[in-house]
Amino acid sequence: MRTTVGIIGAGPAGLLLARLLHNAGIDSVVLESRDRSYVEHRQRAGILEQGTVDVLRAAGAGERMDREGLRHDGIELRFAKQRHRVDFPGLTGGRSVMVYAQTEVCKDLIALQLKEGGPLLFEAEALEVEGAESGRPRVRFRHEGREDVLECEYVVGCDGFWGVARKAFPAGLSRVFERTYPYAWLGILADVAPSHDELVYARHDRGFALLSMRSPSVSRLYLQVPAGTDAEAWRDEEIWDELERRFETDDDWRLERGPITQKSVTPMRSYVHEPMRHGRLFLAGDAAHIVPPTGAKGLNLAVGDVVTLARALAHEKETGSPELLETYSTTCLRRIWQAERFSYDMTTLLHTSPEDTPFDARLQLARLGRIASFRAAETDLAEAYTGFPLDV
Ligand code: RFL
Ligand code: PHB
Repeated sequence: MRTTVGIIGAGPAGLLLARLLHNAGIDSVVLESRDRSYVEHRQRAGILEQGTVDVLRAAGAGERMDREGLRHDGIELRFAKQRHRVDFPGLTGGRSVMVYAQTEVCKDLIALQLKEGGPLLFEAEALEVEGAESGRPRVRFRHEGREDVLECEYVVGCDGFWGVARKAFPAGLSRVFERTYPYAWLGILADVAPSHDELVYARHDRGFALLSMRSPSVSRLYLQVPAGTDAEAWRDEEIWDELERRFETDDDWRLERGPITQKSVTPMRSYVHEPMRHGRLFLAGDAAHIVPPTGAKGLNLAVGDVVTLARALAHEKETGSPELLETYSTTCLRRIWQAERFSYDMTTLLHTSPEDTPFDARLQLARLGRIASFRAAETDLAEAYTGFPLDV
């Protein structure tokens, strides 16, 4: 098998890259180790930045998103029983975000790819990337019980944090910057209308809580729990009781309960692998970097990477110049480090840590008070949350 761009992974990064390349007249093959249903139902991100929404529309993948997605013009910060709304368009000159789940983005991109794009093979596991430094990189993979080879001009690892592409970087080239946190998120999906029309990020002495949503009738909620917690250790009523405590206000706001249909625990990690290019092998999305989910940046960063890469590949095709491919890593890393910084700030602003002292708790409240009282601080948050420009 032979193609111009071999893409490993059919998450949002791999699927969108295939679509952008198709639109630029560049052929590709996508290899995905899991089956279609798994990829379409894996519960993850919920928030699309303005720039991500614009990219999906321009790629011809925005039709259902525009019909079913929920435009959000702000978030609520909740602390010390107080509620503070951050008004995005008012602070950023008109920007907002969209609530449209990653599962739905993937369904839309898969349908487009199967209808109009190049081959997308499910249950095709990449085993190894070979010859990244040669002119002809190859991906060895297993599909339908047989081993095969995909010969490419370029290989892109969009295979997430646990993928194989990163392993093809020589040890002497790779630099890893990493931080783990002593807490995790217990996430639930519940068949109940969201108790607020915007997301609520709550700081409480008992820990962080987040109210989000998937639709007008489905809520998505998260609770900070100790790292290593087993989701099944929490009974449904215990989860609702704890959410209720952490979202407490001094007005008459109430948390509505409903049947919980899914429960899972997500560890929290910050991680960056530098560089993101080795010869003709490129990394994009979670394969190269992870942010804790508090800033809602992971999926949006993946989109930024593949837009940058698709532009660079199209530029090379049109002009013969590899210039943009050579600067791909440094271009992406500037934006990635801004998102790492913001995700870290949001995480440490809102979570309690086992080693925290009462002094740390007071500092968090002072930081939150500053955002609630000083327009410059609030604008800083609103600009980062709604998204950094793609070329920064
Ligand atoms: P993915 O989605 O992990 O996809 C990688 C794909 O590669 C496949 N794969 C392989 N295929 C072939 N051969 C191999 N050897 C392979 N190894 C792996 C995998 O099966 C998979 O299909 O990475 P991608 O495309 O880079 O996308 C990144 C996003 O998924 C991730 O950053 C976000 O979900 C992070 N995230 C959020 N991001 C946001 O922008 N906004 C949010 O609100 C948000 N909330 C979240 C999140 C992530 C969460 N979890 C569960 C980590 C909330 C949570 C709880
Ligand atoms: C989600 O809806 O899953 C979600 C929203 C905002 C975040 C993280 C996750 O910061």
